[in-house]
Amino acid sequence: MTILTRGLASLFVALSLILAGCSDSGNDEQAASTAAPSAQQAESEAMAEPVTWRFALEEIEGSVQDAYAQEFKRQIEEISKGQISIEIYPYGALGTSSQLTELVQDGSIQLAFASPGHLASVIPEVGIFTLHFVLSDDNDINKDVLSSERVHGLFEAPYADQNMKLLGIVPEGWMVWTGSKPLRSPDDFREFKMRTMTSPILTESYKAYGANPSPMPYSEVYSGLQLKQIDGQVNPIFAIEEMSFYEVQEAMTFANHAQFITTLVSNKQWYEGLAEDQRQWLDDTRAKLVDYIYQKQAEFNNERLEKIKANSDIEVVELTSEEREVFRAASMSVRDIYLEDAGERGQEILTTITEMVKEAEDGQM
Ligand code: 6CS
Repeated sequence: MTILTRGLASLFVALSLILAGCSDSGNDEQAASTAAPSAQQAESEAMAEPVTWRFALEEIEGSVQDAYAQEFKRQIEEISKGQISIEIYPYGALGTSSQLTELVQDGSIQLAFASPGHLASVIPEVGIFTLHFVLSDDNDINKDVLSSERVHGLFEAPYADQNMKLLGIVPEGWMVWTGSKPLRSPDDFREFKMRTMTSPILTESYKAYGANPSPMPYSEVYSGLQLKQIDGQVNPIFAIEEMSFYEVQEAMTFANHAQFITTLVSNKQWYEGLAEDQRQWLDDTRAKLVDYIYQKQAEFNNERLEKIKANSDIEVVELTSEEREVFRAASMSVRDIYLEDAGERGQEILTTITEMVKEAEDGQM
């Protein structure tokens, strides 16, 4: 982005926030608190002034992230008895995923979703969630591993280095390849223009299959497919339905190679400067939402697959275990690239997560 376009983007965001009426005194207090957390704590506890927490989504209304945010809003507003109001900004209101991350980092907004597929450009360690065949085929296991304190602890420092606090790691469903044809083998990927999210590590996963990856923001995918600038893309089913990608694609291939993972983040100083009761409400709510959103994503993905099938004649292909094994083997070399980027911390993250997954799988036998 040039200095000019970056300046215009910031101006646009500032105007959006002002027009949305969010520059009230509560928010100014929160913003000021970035510099003086203890002053914020004292003020909030003594006066219990109403405050607004701005929460930005990388997805549109009706999405999994929206379901999370709506329930988060309901619970926080109820528990705080109106002391906190949550202002939700769906995708498109403030900017691309990368821009939302910048807004959290500079304290313009308090909360946002930041998906590793984009965020790994800023925090290489989260690139693990873009690697294929790392998590379990059993998504209950993934939920337990990803919500564990042990795994959250591993990401504490990488997020803190970028002035963010990690609040949640949320699986949103299996990634599904859509394309101008079924994608049953690396041969099918040869020279195939596959849209990926924007972080470079993700492009490596598709280069390993022989594809020609094209990173681009979410908002450009539909037109990219329609104009045949790209041949395919990868996303969970609910997104393929609500973004209408299935309308401009011939086939959906289920390889169950990865979950779509997002992370819930806040500005670090803002989190640390919260009054104790507010931080407790936030922590309790995010803990309660682990199971809620897990059920919601399953519900959304199941229902929307039926909707896609009812509204189109798109071909649905499920890979056999032999076909999956070819992709699994081809994906392994990308772990070395991840480790080059993410260093020792990445090594510890990869080892811990793969061990935890294996232990949980062994425990089920
Ligand atoms: O493909 C993407 O870029 C996006 N996909 C989803 C399901 N959520 C947010 C992300 O930016």
